[in-house]
Amino acid sequence: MSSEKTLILVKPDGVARGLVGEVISRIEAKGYAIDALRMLQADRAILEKHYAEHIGKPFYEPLVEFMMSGPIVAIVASGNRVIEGFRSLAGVTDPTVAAPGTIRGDLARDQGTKVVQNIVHGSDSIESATREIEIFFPSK
Ligand code: IDP
Ligand code: MG
Repeated sequence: MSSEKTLILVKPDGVARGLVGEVISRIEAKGYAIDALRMLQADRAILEKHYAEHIGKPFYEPLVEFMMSGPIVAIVASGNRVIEGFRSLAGVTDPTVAAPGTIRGDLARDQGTKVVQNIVHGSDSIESATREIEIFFPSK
């Protein structure tokens, strides 16, 4: 039985603050497997694909600029219900109200920027995960 996969990104704020290990530790401590991992400097083309669903929203351009502002770490993690499970580990989008105990709730806060800086991305569905993994890990 092949287990579910998700795409996780440690965003530029997480890398700059030295939280890559912390994020990986939480994924591993929860019991998910790390299948692939790479550090990269994202360019506009890759981010336009990744964030296609947000094109036209007020935070879209700040989001792309933020995601290009420094290196990111892309991770494929796997395990039963990992998509839902990592979203639960990450906490809700707004770090001010993300529950304590979550990555965003423990490690991020509102910085007053146009785009909310919240340490991690996690795929939100099987379709998104398949699409996003192909963007960051072509034919994996
Ligand atoms: P998610 O990362 O929790 O899935 P999405 O709605 O997919 O949230 O948004 C993608 C990213 O865009 C968020 O993680 C956050 O960095 C940013 N973002 C989303 N909504 C807002 C907003 O209303 N204001 C500012 N930034 C936002
Ligand atoms: Mg999302």
